[in-house]
Amino acid sequence: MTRGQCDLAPGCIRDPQWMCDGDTDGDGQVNPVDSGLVQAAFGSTDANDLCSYAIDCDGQINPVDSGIVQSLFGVCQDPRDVCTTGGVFLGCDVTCDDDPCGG
Ligand SMILES: [Ca+2]
Ligand SMILES: [Ca+2]
Repeated sequence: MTRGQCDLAPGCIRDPQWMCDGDTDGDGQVNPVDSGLVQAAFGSTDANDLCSYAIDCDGQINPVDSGIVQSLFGVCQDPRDVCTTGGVFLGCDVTCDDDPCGG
């Protein structure tokens, strides 16, 4: 990653990238697999998990998030923006490897 990039673009990069809103496994369909992935990550504080599964950006992965995914079953809306609340300014000479916002 480019040095200092996280300063300019706080937030995170979903891996895998969503094809649809709530498509946490990135296969282009929103179905029980996606909500199951969210459920499997309940309580996680891992930055990558939060990026992909804390759908409502409250910093917690819980039934609210899986419920949001369930409400999106069968449709393919544009993915919502990633959460930016987890981003931390670490200075201009940091790499994204050190940044909790991921990258
Ligand atoms: Ca999916
Ligand atoms: Ca949440």
